[in-house]
Amino acid sequence: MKILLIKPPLNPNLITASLYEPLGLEYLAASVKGYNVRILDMRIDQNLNKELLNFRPNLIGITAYTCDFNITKQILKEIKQFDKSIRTVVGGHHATFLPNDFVLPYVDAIFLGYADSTFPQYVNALGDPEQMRNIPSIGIIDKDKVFFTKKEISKPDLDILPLPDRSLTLKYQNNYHDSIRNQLTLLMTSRGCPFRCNFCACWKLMNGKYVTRTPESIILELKSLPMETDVVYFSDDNTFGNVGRMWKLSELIKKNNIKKKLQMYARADTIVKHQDLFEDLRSAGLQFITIGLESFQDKDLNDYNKKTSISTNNQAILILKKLDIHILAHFIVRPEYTIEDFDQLYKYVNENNLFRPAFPVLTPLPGTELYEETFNMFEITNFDFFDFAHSILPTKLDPKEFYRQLANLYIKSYSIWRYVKHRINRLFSLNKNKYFTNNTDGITIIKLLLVFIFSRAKIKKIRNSYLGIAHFLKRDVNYI
Ligand code: B12
Ligand code: SF4
Repeated sequence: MKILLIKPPLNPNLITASLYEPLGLEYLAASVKGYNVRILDMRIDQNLNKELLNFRPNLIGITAYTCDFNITKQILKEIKQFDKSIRTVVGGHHATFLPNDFVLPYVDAIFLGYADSTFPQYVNALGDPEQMRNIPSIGIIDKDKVFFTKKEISKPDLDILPLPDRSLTLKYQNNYHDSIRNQLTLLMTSRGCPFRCNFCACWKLMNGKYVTRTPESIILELKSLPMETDVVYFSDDNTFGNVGRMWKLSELIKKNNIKKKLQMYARADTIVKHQDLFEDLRSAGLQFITIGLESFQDKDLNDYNKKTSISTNNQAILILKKLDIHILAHFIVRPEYTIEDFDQLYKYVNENNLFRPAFPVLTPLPGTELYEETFNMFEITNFDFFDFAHSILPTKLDPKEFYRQLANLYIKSYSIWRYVKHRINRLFSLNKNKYFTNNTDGITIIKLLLVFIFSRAKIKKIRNSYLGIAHFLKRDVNYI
């Protein structure tokens, strides 16, 4: 049996300068180890036909985020046109939350949720329809009908999962990097989140449960990574849901002399409550924290059920800056933002010396409470635009102005002049409290120059595409 696992091409609308390994597929590959498995990362190699001709797979599995839905459908169709005997299956976030979207004549099965145990069961059950119907959390398609099996509700034991098979993506390794071109590896240490933010589907994917790996098992994986891996990105929803575990992990990393730069997600309240843990992790290699600050005003945080406050966010920023940890700050841009709101958001970013902010537009992703609440208001229903760069919900500002403001947020935040001004202020200001730190989140003048040289065309394209959509919306609000 030959199995091909596919990561679809990158949606060109995405504002992203990074490219990370397809960890979910590496996990799936490890779960069917005895078979002949390949991974095709179409973000790098789009020659599907060549792969089909050379490899002649019997089963193809594709992973899809919501913004990949259309291209994934097209790929599935092409596969069946190439050879209708190839069995096609699909999984990932979109398939989990809107499985009926994949009930198509060219799809054989849909996987809901994490599939480390269901995928190998499916592969082993091929040819035995009775056995297949006993596999939990899948949809079996027969022509235009689907049979959903019972939902899996057990908690997975992450320590006994086989480690992801990274040998299958080795050929792409040089292409995987973060937004400032560090080569890195993803590492999953937990699943789910104890919190309940209304714009987030991560906790729903785990049916509200939160499970973690033991520090010992994480150390084993860290030790297995190649020497060249410089940065390790903790690819969790919430790495710090169990603080005791992270103290132990920090201790073991140091004890085992593991020298990697670590990048993790953390909530602001965790940082404030456990400042000493972050200090300890700093000495174990923690260098980057991705943090969902989400807003400059409490009203928005309450609206998202984020359970933090601006004052907590401010304290967390100060702590990280003092520890010299680089902050990758995420802010949600709301469709109802006015010009004043955009100004206030930029002011917040600037005053807090945040040099690597991201500004995703509030997106009602399938599976979220926000999706349920706002579904009837969607102005865009084409999933290509669920890319965090377009507003699915109607904007208060004229769309053209909204996207101009959004583009300007990026341009101003990443301007060379802003950086130089910070440096000058740092040198000459007497108000050392305000310009207390040299920590510019890993951004240097050279990196900004590179961004300026290489991103000009992209920014222009993004701006034009915004305007294109904005004009389109004006003509026809039922954009499909
Ligand atoms: C780390 C991470 C990233 C990293 C790297 C992602 C990567 N590997 O390419 C970065 C920061 C680059 C990133 C980028 C983006 N991300 Co992201 N990311 C995550 C995060 C936190 C973890 C992903 C992960 O590695 N999980 C661990 C692996 C083991 O799980 P998995 O991939 O889901 O796979 C399992 C199952 O889903 C299932 N499965 C998946 N595919 C398939 C296929 C088959 C055939 C089968 C049988 C089963 C199956 O089985 C797998 C093994 O159990 C998730 C949150 C989450 N809970 O998933 C968000 C998440 C997946 N990201 C999300 C989004 C939207 C994005 C971006 C589009 C954001 C943007 N605007 O740029 C981009 C897309 C980039 C791209 N197309 O490559 C959303 C997706 C929601 C959706 N409905 O589409 C999530 C859920 C976060 C959220 N906002 O709610 N992301
Ligand atoms: S946004 Fe973060 S804190 Fe909130 S539920 Fe999702 S993973 Fe948890």
